[in-house]
Amino acid sequence: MAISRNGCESCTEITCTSTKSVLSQDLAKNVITAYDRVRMRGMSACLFGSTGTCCRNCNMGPCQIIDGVDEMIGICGATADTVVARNFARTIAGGSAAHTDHAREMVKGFIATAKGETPHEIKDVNKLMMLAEVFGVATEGRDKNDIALEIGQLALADFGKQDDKPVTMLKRAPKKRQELWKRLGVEPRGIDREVVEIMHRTHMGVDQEYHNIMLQGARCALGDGWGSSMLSTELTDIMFGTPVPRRAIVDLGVLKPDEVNVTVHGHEPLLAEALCLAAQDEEMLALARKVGAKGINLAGVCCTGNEILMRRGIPVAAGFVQQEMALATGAIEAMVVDVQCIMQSVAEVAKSFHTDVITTNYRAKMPGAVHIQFNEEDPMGSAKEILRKAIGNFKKRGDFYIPQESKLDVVVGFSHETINYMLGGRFRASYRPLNDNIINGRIRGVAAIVGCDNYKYADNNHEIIARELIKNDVLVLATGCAATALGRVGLVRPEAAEFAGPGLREVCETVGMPPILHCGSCVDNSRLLIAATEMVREGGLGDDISDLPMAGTAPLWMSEKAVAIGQYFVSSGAYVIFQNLPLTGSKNFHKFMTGGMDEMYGGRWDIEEDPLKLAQKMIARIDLKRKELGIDKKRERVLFDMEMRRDLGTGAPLKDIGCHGPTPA
Ligand code: NFS
Ligand code: SF4
Repeated sequence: MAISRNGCESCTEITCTSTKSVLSQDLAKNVITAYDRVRMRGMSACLFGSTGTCCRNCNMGPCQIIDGVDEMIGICGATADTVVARNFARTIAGGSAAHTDHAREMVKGFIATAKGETPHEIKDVNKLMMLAEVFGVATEGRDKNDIALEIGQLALADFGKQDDKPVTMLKRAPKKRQELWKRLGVEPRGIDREVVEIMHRTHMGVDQEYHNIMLQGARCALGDGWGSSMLSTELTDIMFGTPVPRRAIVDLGVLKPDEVNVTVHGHEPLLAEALCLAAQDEEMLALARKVGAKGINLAGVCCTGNEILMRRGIPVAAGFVQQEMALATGAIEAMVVDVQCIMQSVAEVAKSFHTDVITTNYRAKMPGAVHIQFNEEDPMGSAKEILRKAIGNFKKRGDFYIPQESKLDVVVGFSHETINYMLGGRFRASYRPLNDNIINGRIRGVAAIVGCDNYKYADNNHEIIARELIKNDVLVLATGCAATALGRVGLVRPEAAEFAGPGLREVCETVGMPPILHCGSCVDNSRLLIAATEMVREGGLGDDISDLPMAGTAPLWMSEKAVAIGQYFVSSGAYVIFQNLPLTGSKNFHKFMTGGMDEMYGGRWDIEEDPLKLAQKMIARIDLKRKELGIDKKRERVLFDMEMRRDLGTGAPLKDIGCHGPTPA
């Protein structure tokens, strides 16, 4: 079916100004985006797939199951409960595998760095020492690279471990949680092993009891959250620096008319960091000037964007749903991609322009793209080769359109260490003030808004949810493409405190922080596990994560990774709500995931399509936890008296704790 775009006819669900303005240009009239494809399909998604009841795990099928209809069970006799649970577990395995393979690359890069084989270095020695303690590595009198090497090797071993002992990082969780996991038998062992075991157990004719399947689902997800994702975040921090608050900009307006625009799209910071270094290299800049460009403008797309945004203040041009729009500007010389969340359509869109899509990872190739393999042993060589290709395209740039006004300030860089500093102050970094503000009710609770964008729902759902939460004094921690989307609407900057309820607003204004804290990429959700653990450790809010007035959502989830993340939060004791989940095809499984899980883990899943109601359900959960903690009475508002102000004022204002401007690319 031939389709054409007349102005912006497919934009009914688009509220994003930059997307709309790019798509309504003449330049973009031949660009077919996912919005068009959603419209072209002209039918809703398959009901069996959407509710989790399609099984093609063996060749007697595929079988489409209808719960409660005897003749509609699988040929093998598998019921809706079994099929839905198996599919859900496989989704977790898919997501965990993605995080895990990414993390493995980071660990290998870390080891190479410790050996002095990369242009990177061991930057965050404090964090190195903290990890040395976790891994039981001796530090006295040893060189930092030596310590790093030993940690790296132990970390790498966690992936392939064959004994039945839990993965090392699990011991960072609250004691009570660790005991619970042990009792339930869900402590992850080797990180890779848990993915393999899910694939085995969900093979035809193995595990056919949904509770039991989900024990492994939980174990695998925990191996992701407390294993691979956490390793990736911590080792990346040690190599590239733990993020500190800094100002930056997001949205398509970050592209520059007079520079070579290179977008880095994907997930692995090793490539992005090398590109950052190469883009500052005099040789590369001279080449750029030679073709008439004023410089090289690096901008991020998706989570790799969040990684360099957090650590270097490099702007993020687009989140997941805007990857095609970024190309449709006609202003990008090269879109460099590695792994995960890269739509195959980008190569097609790029054909209408001078842009090269450059794949860089042997795992991820694409028809129509140019492949330049990123060589970990010579990252700078690879990065320069990529930039040369981009620079070579600059002169071929034709008409282009950059929505210059779409450029929003954000303040990013909220690692769990920063949250410590922000509220606790330089001299007594701790979570005490955060806990105190939750106990006294100025902050009602903490909510995480994480995960993807998705064409299934209107693109302002993150905003609706976030506004409702902060209006009700809920502090929001955001990661991934959700954080980018919130940045695009101006909510990730201190000025957004005006939209917060009086209590949260007071805290934000006193400290100078936004009501929505950008905590990084999707693997950085592991930071939120640590932040929650610290809140427990600080005291006054119960003795496990499940006691905290806390809730999480990945409303517009698209990737399997979001389900793995959701499950590791649920199994860690959190309430997690999505707009939809492929589990409603089995009444029993649905009931178990949204109810029975709570009895086991003190955390559970929930589903709510309406974004406003979704936010309200999160608030209701937070209130329930406040009530259980006996701190619900304290929410009658207390105005700050002098002592409270002094108390809170010891938190260093943002400007004092190193709020850096963007590092020039
Ligand atoms: Ni997370 Fe990040 Fe974005 Fe979703 Fe994809 S980029 S790793 S999976 S779409 S948030
Ligand atoms: Fe059908 Fe059972 Fe085979 Fe699945 S495993 S396709 S339900 S016969």
